[in-house]
Amino acid sequence: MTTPQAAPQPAPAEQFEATIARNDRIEPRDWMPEAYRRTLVRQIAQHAHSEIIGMQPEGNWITRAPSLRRKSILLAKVQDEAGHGLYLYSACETLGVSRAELTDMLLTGRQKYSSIFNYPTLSYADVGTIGWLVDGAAICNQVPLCRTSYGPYGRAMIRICKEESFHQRQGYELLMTMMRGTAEQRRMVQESVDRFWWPSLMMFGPPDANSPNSERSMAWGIKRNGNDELRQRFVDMTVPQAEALGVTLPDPDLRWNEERGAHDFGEPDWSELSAVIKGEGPCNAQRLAHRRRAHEDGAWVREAATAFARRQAARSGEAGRGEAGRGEGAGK
Ligand code: FAQ
Repeated sequence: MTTPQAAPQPAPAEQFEATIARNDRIEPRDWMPEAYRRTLVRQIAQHAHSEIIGMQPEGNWITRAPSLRRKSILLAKVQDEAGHGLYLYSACETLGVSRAELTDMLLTGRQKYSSIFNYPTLSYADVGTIGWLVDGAAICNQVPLCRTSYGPYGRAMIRICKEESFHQRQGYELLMTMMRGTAEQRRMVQESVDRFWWPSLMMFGPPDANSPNSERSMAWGIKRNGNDELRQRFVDMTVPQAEALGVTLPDPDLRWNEERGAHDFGEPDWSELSAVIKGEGPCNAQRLAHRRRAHEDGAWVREAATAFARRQAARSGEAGRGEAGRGEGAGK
């Protein structure tokens, strides 16, 4: 009689490549190339930091919201962004990096956050514009990330995208209300859209030709689309919405191209994007200083939570020993 032989297991690297080729998920327990892990940590951390730093521009208006209704909507939205940051930090921690290390890398400038949050919010219309354009761009970029190859990141994105699309609608609703208001309110909306249009296009990153990470990230299924494709998708989605709102997008080259079945549009100022990424945007220093202050102010909460967790662990250890002791005694 022959004993059944177990099928030979493929080597971990082959298994990894096969999972990627099947468009399946890589999970934290799976073997992965170190460069894949590092790319994920970079992108997910940058994304998490963006959600947390992204609370500041809109948070700036919570105390000055024009009504109780607008204040509660804005509070809930900013709180949602904190939640997104937490899901993403948790996803990142599954890659073997701690929350404390990630925060340290943000505060010491070793990790980035999205360029868009380095622009100021100068009027209440900016709250609507951020919802409409910034959350709108975030959705275009993030819906494909629900199918990213790393399981914990993709699952976090599914939940985040549902909330971001709600945010986009609330921003649009706010702007629509203002557009139906006074001439001064309409002027505020147009002025806000003029400031946020180009920075929103820059959120998708540099053009593919100057994007050092895209090719590798797409081969690994971390990114599912190139930066330019998603930027185009955003423009095509936004133009009819702008028309319905009655605002003009500040780009003289923006027009429908029948042949391509898409809009042609002007070139964003890429030197501005690289300056903002380098830390030279209008609010970079302010945003990081605020985040640093909030981190320092929260030190006592972290200390108290750590002390509480230590005491709970010690208590359950004592209880465990007690039970074990009783068990031994009972046996005698
Ligand atoms: N800002 O080679 P690529 C939100 C960096 S949504 C800053 O093309 P990659 C929701 C890039 O990191 C915003 N840096 O890079 C919200 C790379 O740096 P490195 C967050 C940028 O990664 C709404 C270098 O330039 N969303 O927060 C930017 O393949 C309202 C070369 O670029 C995400 O993070 C930029 N705009 O593609 C919250 C989405 N663009 O480290 C509150 C996930 C590029 O190599 C209120 N991330 N860089 O020196 C992604 O999809 C990608 O990381 C891209 C960049 C598309 C952003």
